[in-house]
Amino acid sequence: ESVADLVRTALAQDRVSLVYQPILDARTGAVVAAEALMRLTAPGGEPVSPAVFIPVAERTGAIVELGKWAVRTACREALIGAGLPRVSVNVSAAQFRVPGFALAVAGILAETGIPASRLAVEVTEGHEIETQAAVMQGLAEMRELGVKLWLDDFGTGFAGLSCLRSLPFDLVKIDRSFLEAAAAPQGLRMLEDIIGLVRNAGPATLVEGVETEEQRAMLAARRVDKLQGFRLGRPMPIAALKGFLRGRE
Ligand code: G
Ligand code: G
Ligand code: MN
Ligand code: NA
Repeated sequence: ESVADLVRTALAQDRVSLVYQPILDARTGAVVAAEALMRLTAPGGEPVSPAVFIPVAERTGAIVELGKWAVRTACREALIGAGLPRVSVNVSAAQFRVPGFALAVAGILAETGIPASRLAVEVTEGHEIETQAAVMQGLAEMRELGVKLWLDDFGTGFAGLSCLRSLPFDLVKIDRSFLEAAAAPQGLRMLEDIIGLVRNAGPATLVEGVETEEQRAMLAARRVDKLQGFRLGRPMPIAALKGFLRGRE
């Protein structure tokens, strides 16, 4: 069976799920949000990596239905079910190519009674954000609803700086490769510069990929707003997230 077939039948066959990775306030350590990450299993139970199935879903258009499912599921299980303050969902440019995503999100918010500000969409920086009118329009519609706009993987693409200028992001996730490189003095200076650049542009700052206590302390000392990484919490199924939240009360 091809990956395209797996993706096409995934929702109907209940083989898609979300895992959630905690996002912490860097100063207080409170869990302020979680990022929803999609997981898919083959009929035999083997996991299929998002790096494999997301590009296929984008190509076949299946990402449109999967994307709406992800927003609805994250709202229901993480916001209502687990009482998480906020949840972020990854959204690719392909989801805006067909009009109607923002309308679907508005419907989900209305049916669940959730304030739009408790939902964030993460878009990866890239050319598409700015050059495709449908993507710009879709993001503007999300903003109009009151959904938070987060810029993901900042620093990895070619269009990061101009994305920062052309769209009013609420938060920027600085790619974990910059934190890795900060182990060396030159890399640390660069990370500091990026944090300052984002802060001066306006959005809140989040650094991804926190794997050690030293990194956490270093970032807190530099007044980064939010942190995410294996040291602070791995992506976990909803039941584990509930336990994680209870354990920190
Ligand atoms: O969880 P993992 O590191 O395997 O995720 C790999 C990539 O897949 C990440 O870059 C993430 O942004 C993307 N991804 C995960 N879940 C979703 C989703 O629900 N929608 C989209 N569009 N991308 C996702
Ligand atoms: O591209 P995006 O930021 O959406 O990808 C999120 C993915 O990054 C998650 O699926 C997760 O597996 C991975 N990730 C999260 N925290 C860490 C970390 O501390 N170290 C590494 N190596 N990967 C991480
Ligand atoms: Mn992301
Ligand atoms: Na990222």
